[in-house]
Amino acid sequence: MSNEFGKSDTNISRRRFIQGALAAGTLGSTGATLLASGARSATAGSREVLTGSHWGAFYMRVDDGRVTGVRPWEKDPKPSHQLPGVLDSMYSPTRIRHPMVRRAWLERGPGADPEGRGKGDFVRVSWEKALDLVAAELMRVRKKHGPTSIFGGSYGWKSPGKLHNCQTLLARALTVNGGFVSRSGDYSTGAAQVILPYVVGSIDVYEQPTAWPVLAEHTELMVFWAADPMVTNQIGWQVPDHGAYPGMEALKSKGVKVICIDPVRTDTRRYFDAEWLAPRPHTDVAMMLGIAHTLYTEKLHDAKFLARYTTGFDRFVPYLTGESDGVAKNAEWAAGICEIPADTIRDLARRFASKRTMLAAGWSIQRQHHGEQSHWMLVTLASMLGQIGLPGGGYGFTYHYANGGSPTATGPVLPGIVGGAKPPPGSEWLEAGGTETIPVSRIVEMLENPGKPYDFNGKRSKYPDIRLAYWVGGNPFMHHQDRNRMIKAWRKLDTFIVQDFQWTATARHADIVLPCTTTYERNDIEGIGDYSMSHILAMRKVVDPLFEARDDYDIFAAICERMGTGKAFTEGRDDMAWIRTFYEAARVQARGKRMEMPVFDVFWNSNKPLAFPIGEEAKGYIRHKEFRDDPLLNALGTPSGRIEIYSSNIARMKYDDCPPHPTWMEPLERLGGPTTRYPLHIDSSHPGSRLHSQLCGTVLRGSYAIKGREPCLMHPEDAKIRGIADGDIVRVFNDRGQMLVGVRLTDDIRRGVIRVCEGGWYDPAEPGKPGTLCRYGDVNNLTTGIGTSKLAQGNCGHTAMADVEKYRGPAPAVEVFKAPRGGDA
Ligand code: PGD
Ligand code: PGD
Repeated sequence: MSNEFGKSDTNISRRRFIQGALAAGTLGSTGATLLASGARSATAGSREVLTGSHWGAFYMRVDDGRVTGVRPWEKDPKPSHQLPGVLDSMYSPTRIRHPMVRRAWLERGPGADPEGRGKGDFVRVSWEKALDLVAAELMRVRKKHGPTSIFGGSYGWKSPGKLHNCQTLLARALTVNGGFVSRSGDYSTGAAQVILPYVVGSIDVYEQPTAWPVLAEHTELMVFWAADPMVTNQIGWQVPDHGAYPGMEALKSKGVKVICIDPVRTDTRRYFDAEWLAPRPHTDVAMMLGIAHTLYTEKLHDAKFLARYTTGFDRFVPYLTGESDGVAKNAEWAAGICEIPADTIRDLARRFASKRTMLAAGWSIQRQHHGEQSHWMLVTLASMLGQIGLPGGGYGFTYHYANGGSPTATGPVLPGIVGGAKPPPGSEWLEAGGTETIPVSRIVEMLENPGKPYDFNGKRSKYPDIRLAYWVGGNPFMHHQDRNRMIKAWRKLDTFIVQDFQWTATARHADIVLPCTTTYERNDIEGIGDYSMSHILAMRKVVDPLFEARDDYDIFAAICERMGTGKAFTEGRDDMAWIRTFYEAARVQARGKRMEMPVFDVFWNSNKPLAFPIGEEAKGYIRHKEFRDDPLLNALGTPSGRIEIYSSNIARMKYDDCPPHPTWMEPLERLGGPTTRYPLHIDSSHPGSRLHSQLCGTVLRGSYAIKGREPCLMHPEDAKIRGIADGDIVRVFNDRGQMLVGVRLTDDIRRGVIRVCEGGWYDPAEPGKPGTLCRYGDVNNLTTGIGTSKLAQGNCGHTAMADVEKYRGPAPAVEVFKAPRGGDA
């Protein structure tokens, strides 16, 4: 970790930061605290600034105006090993330095040479020119085609920060200028977040599960079902506290039995020395049904719980037993699909029922065709076990995400900038343009089919006719599936505007590219701990903006200024005025909770996060306890107020691909499936040493790339029959696309499955040409772009079958980690 400076760095004085009354301690017995312990200062001539981002809170050391080191915040129990990449991302050769315009667009105007997108022929322009072009184009498109021709539903993992929340800023800028087409949902939990409100009355996938300390005390059997919390808890949507790691440590030291159900022997499996069950991917619903069938036929299910807290079990049973369709979903039936032996399935049922069992599911299994069924079936299974609402039992959907289960502090909720700024008086009509919304992952279908009707969650709508798309804080040329279909669909746009700080594939496919600052080049404020909400962090600017980068806020303010809506956008505030406003609003809330927060300047200048106390009650939190205690008084938000194993609302929609109770349905393709044409399933898990595509362009790549390509895990037996050796460059291909990757042979993956993580940068050998070879290994060249079902229309990133062959002949060089032509001018 060459960029880290810590214990080995003798230049760093270990004296504490000055501890005045401001810095020291508690500001009242229940008050907020500015933590001081253990903080170190940098040597003379250099500074250390505490900041943070998706990887945690950390100090950046600055020498002569340049960040030279990064070390974790001393209160971080498990700092991410990705921090050196965070630093490197600021100075990497893939940094966008100046505003750029694609030559054809600049010379011939909107819509020119759409096939030329991605070829990298950019011309450097001044900021004035770039902003004029963007403002004029937004006005042209709005005037000619109306607000529903502008797509501003830009999705992605933009950086944390309550002010430079670039997607909200984009929404705000487009709202004050007359509306736009937005999106609903996300790529993480597209299917689960739509089905679960029908089942448990709330979105559930982002809610606090039973707290880790309760698990350590009461859970006897912890089942990580398609979840790898050791890897994925590195990351938070805000600034992570990494509180799940001490939680897992407590479970481990207690000796709690852990089972991992995953086609890959994960880091979590290794950490807990857990039992490993590796079903065929995409068959978990069948496996759960096999367990449920055993519970039912052996009378191990909790009939009392089902009667009191659920509805529809009676309508599910005929399906389970086969009375309704002639197929008993017994362990043998399930074994034939998932390839876990029937005896093991039966044994699981008995063990789940005899122990206090927590079913902790990840999200990959709902990022699959018919992905709605997996989480519905898991809740059904947990209902049959009857432990929902008991300490340490039931189900949890966030033990792997952003440190869900870390006890929540008693503190204020920090507000942030909002998207729907009021239009200036007299121009309320601007909002009458109406904002439409599409399910987020239907973007390519939308571009392909303007005016075509589509189903979504009980409604029928028509796709708008989009002419301009504006993307900030996301990388659709990584995150969206079926890249080649997408390349063609994108040609429909007159104009594609992208704001980012690195030359992602998305930026390379843009017509206008605006360089923004990284988090470390601007001021902001954020909470630490998505679930614990344990601190408020001042994210003070660490260094001045690099090259010509500008803050997202300033870019949108300047565009709005040109469109005559500058005041509506800024409300007369600059960055510090907004940050102060957010802090003061939190302070008022805190007072309501009888807590005193320091005045803003004290907080801002302290270089320390403001801590909030975590009470015993929070440590003892049990999800659904109130519901269990009194299901009438604390009814769930479903029509019946109970857990719905059969949903009349879904039945009324009459969708052929989403029946009214959990059901096994053959997906488009799967390992061992009846209509599947390719032999290997691609598991596109989230990467251990990146956040999606973020940091792929940094030094971290050296730690995992194989012959400069994205790694592909493969079982030695699958490799042997194809004549492939460890370290070979191979071509992975199917009807949708092809890519080169480097092979790592391992028996940490089951046969018939390969793993290429999502987030590898798309590097087309012939840019702009659908079907071309990706030279680095963007797995979404191979995945399907269909929706999970008419209900949720979620993405199916984990649905892909392919084959692999050794790549013979000289492999083309990877080009994507250099700036495009003209891009480094
Ligand atoms: P990131 O690489 O995080 O991927 O897709 P997402 O688009 O979120 O891209 C974020 C981009 O925002 C980066 O280019 C970064 O530089 C930019 N950015 C960061 N901060 C700022 C900022 O302050 N301002 C601006 N303007 N830009 C900024 C992730 C998506 O991929 C997700 S969430 C999931 S869950 C899906 N997972 C899978 C999967 O499991 N399997 C497959 N096959 N595909 C997936 N795609 C999805
Ligand atoms: P995945 O890695 O896609 O993560 O959380 P999510 O749980 O969706 O899948 C988790 C596990 O499921 C993997 O070990 C995979 O092998 C397994 N799996 C895949 N298919 C199947 C299957 O069919 N059956 C079974 N039983 N197992 C299967 C992702 C979450 O992580 C999200 S959504 C985001 S946005 C964040 N992204 C990152 C990230 O990019 N990088 C890191 N380090 N951490 C993250 N945290 C978050």
